[in-house]
Amino acid sequence: MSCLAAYTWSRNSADYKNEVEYVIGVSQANVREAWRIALNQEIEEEVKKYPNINIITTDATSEPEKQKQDIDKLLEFGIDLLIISPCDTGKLTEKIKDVFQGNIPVIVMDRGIEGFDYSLFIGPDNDMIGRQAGEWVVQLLDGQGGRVLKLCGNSGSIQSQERIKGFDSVVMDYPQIETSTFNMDTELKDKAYDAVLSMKGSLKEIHVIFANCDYVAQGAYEALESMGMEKGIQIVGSDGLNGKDGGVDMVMQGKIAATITCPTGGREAIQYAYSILRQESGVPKQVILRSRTITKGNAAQYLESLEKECFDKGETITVGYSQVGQESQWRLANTHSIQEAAREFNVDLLFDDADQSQDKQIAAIRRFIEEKVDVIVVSPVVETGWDEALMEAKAAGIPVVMSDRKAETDEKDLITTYIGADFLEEGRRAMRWIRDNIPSGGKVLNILELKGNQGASPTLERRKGFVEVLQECPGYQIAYSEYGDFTYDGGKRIVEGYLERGGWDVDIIFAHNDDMALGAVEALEDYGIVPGEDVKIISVDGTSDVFRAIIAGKINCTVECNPLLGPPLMKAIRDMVAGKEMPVRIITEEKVYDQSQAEEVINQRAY
Ligand code: GYE
Repeated sequence: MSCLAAYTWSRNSADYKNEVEYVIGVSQANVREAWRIALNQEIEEEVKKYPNINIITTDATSEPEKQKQDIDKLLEFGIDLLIISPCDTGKLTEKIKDVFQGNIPVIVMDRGIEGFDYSLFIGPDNDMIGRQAGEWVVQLLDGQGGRVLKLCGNSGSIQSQERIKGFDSVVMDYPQIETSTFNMDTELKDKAYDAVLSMKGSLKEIHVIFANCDYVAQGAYEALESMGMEKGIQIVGSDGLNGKDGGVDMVMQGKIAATITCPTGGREAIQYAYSILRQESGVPKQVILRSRTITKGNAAQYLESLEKECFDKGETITVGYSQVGQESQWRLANTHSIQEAAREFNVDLLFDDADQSQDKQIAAIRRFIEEKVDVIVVSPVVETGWDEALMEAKAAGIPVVMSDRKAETDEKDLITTYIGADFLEEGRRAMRWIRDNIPSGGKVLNILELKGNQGASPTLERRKGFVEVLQECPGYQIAYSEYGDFTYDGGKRIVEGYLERGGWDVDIIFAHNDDMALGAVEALEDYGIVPGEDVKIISVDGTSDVFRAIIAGKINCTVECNPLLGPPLMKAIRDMVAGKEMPVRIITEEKVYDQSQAEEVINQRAY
C-alpha cells in the first residue's frame, strides 16, 4: 500500500497501524546512491501488490549511529518486521541481533553481518560479480593479454573488496594480463572523472578499465571522452542498473563494453517478508541473488526479461528427483520432506533412489530427460563427474537444480540454483563448540574424525570448515580420520577398528553426521568406554535420535543441518517455472544444540 519515504514521526502510530495488517520498517543505509535508490523503488513497487502492508523507510545517510537511532524509532513506532541494508556491517551487527532476539523478524539485505542473528539474508555474491567481470575482460583481450586498470571506488567496503578479489581470482590465471589498481575513497562519478583525467599520460598503455560500480565507470568514460581516448580503452562496470545512464543504458550506448548486474533483492525482500509475517514454511536463511553479464549482444533481451510478468498458473509441474539413497536418518527425513512438499506445491514427482551410486544417478537424469520432465533435481552423491549428463539436460532445455549437496562442473550455466546448507559453516561451528566447551588444559587433545562419503560436498566442506577453526586452536589435533559414508555401521566400524588396534588415545570424536556418531557410541559402549564422558562426541545433522543420545549424556553436541528442504525447493521450482529470476544459492536455517537445551527442544523437532 502507501509507502512513506519521508515519514513524519508525529503521526499517531496507532492510526497508521490500524489501516493495515502489517507495518514493515525499511532501514536504508542511504537513499543517495543509484543502487539504493533502485532498491527503494523495487521495494515500493512490490509492496503495492500487498494492500495489507505499509512500509516506512528511513535514511541513515551512511551514518551507523543514525541507523541505530532509525531502528529505535521504527521499533517505537511498532513495526512488525525490519528490513535493513546496513551501512556498516560490523557496527550494526549487535543492534540487528538485539532486534532479532527481541522477536522482531529481520531481513538483512545487500551486506551480510557477522553471525546468523537474523531471519533472512538477501544479497548478491560480490565475489561472483568480480569473477564474471574478470571472465569478460579475458574475452575482451581475446587471449592476447594486455593491461587492465582496476578503478576501485570506496575500497574500504566489503562489496568492493569482494568484487576485486573475485576479479583477480580469474585474471591471475592469465600471466599475459597485467593489472594495476587505483583506489578511491568514494564511488562518486566526479571523483572517477578526476582520477582518470589525472592519469592522462599513463593511460596509453591501458587496454581495459574495470570499475567496481557503474557510477565509477560513467566517470571514467566521460574523462576518456573529454580526452578523445574513449575509443582506445574499453570499460567493464558492475551493478547493471537499468534506466538512463545506468550500466545497461551505457552498454547499449556503447559507452562501456559490459556491466555485471547486482540485483537489489527489493522484490524478494517484500515477498519473503510476507511469508515470514504469515509464518509460512519454506523461508530459507540466505538467498544469494544471481548476477548477469550484460553486453551489447544481450542488453535488449535482458531489459525485456525485466518487463516479463511472472505468473504461476498453478499447473502441475513434473519434477525428476535423483536422491542419494537411504544412508541416514537425515536422508529419510529429507526424502519425506521432498515428497510431502511435492504434494503441497502441486508437483508430480518422479523419484529415484540411487543407493549412493553416481552411475545410478546419471542413469536417472537420462531417464528424466527421456520423460521430458519440466525440472530435474539432483542431490549429488559426489561433487564432480556431472558435466556430460547435465549438458544433455541443458541440450534438452530442462533446468537442473542441486538440492542438499553441491556439484562442481567445468561447463558454466549447467546448474540453475543450489538449495541446501552452508557445510563450511557447519564444520566451523563444530570446532568452535569444541574450543569453547572442551578445554584442552594445556595438553593437545586427540580428535578422531568420522568422515562422510569420499568426494561429497558435505564431507569436503565440513572438514574444511572444521580445520579452518582448528588451525587457530593449538590444544587440539586430528589424530585419525577415515570415511564412514554417513552410515551407522560406518561409524561403528571405524571406532571398533581403532579400538582393536589397541592404545585408545582419543579425547574427542567429530562425526560428519549423527548416524556415524551413534554407531561410534555403540562401539565405545561395547568396549566399556563411556561415550559423552570418557570421549566427547560432536556430530552434525540434529536428528531426533541424536537429541535422545544428548539427553542421555552419550553425545555432547550436534550442529544442525536442516533436511527439510522440500518447501524451499518446491517454492523455488514453482517460481522458476513461473518465470522468476532464480537465486544462485538458497541456504537453510541452522543452529547448534548441546546438553544445555536438548531436553527443551526435542519435542519441537520436526525430524
Ligand atoms: O549430513 C548426512 C546425509 O548431504 C547434508 O548426507 C547431507 C548429508 C547429511 O547422509 O546425514
